[in-house]
Amino acid sequence: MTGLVILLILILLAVILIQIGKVSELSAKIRGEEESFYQGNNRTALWLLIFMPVFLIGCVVSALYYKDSMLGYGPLKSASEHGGSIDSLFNWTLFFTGIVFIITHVALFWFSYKYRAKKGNKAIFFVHNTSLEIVWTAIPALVMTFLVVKGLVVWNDVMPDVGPEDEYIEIQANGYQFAWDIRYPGADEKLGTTNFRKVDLANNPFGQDWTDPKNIDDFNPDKIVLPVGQQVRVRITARDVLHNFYLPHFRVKMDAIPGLPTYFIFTPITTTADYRKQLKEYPEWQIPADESEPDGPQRWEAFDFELACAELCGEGHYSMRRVVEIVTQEEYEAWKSEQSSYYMSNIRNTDADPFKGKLLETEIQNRNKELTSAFASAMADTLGNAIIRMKNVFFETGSSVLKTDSQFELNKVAELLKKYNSAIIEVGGHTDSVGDEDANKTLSNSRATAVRDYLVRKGITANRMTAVGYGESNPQGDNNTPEGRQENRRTELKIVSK
Ligand SMILES: [Cu+2]
Repeated sequence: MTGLVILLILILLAVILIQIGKVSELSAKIRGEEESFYQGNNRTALWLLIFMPVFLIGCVVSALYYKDSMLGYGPLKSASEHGGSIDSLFNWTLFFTGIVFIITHVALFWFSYKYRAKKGNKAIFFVHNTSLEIVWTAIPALVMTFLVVKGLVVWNDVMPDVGPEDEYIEIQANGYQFAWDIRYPGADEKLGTTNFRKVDLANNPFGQDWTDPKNIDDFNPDKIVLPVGQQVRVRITARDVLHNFYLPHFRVKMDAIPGLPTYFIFTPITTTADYRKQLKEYPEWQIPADESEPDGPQRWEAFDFELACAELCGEGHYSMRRVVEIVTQEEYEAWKSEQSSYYMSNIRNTDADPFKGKLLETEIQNRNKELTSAFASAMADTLGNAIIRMKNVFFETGSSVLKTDSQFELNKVAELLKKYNSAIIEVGGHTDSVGDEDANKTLSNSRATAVRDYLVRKGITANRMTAVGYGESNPQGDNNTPEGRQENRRTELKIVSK
């Protein structure tokens, strides 16, 4: 309805203007052409003079009206350490260009009024004016020098790479049509090496080199989480076309170029929670985030920092959004400990795994911890007869020859048996039900004996250990399935007496 009324008003205004035009045309004919030319000129000059303040005031008022929606103003203060200096650079540029903007527009409209065509007036003609040349060359040169020097100072302050002594978290953002892959270093705090030749869109989006141990704990989360107050180096890469890594709230922006890694270093200074509190102070943030859900969260509550692509990289460009969360150091540690490594969940023991069938250093260490606590609780167990199942004791197929990888687990067992030096144990061998029962019993017995002999060689007194072959008599899993049979082929330690 309002739209219709406005449309009608506009049509009526147009009709009125056309009519005024017709009237002045007719009156011009009556008064003669020349006089009407000067009269028309006067009118236009006057309108230009009136337009000037309306236009300039309009510019200032709209800038003030939208101020709080602009980065650097109102609640949208920079959330990074360096952001303030970039904002200040923008403000200085705005200050000078603002002065020039006002002066040129006042001059433009005032001059077109003052020097409008008048009867008998003639333009002055001069060839050259040195003072004028100096003024309009020197002033812009000075201002430009100031802005460029200030810009360079800020650039040199923001852009240097980290030094060898610096403490920082390095993450990688890899842009592609149309999303970002994010990679974090694991507990080693180091990103593993990559090679574009190894990129496999489904199984290795970063082209990580799995022979590099630094890659083993790297993880690829679906959002960026960072601790407040910690320096972050983002390694920025692209897989297909040009993208741009843009974190508007942190004043971070850098091209992501295929084949040419770039970086940006910044330190977040405000947590997401604190930034939301900042926004909450402003009425335009106190409305429901979703209009159709008036009781739902308000805009400030639903706010998240975000990563966008600031390069028009294709038709799905708009969808390259990732949430960025700034949290406290403790929250960050907690989040990080919940993430699982890409290698462990997607590559480990597949054909792509160069360590397939071999134990990794981290696995050995984790297993050592497990064994330590299993022994501790077995020794504290008042019921006795606690059973500890050997996880990493392997034999050659159909034989009782220990595979070399078994040494890690057995060495740890030897160490623990020396610690609990009164414990008497039974080494039990078990098989699945495939093959002859007697043969299985013999095999399990010789395997248990092989384990006992190994431990004796490691310095455990032989009379603290008995070796028993149970064959297939004590299954734990279903012998009809491969997983069940796998579970049944095992070596166990039983603490017979403490
Ligand atoms: Cu993009």
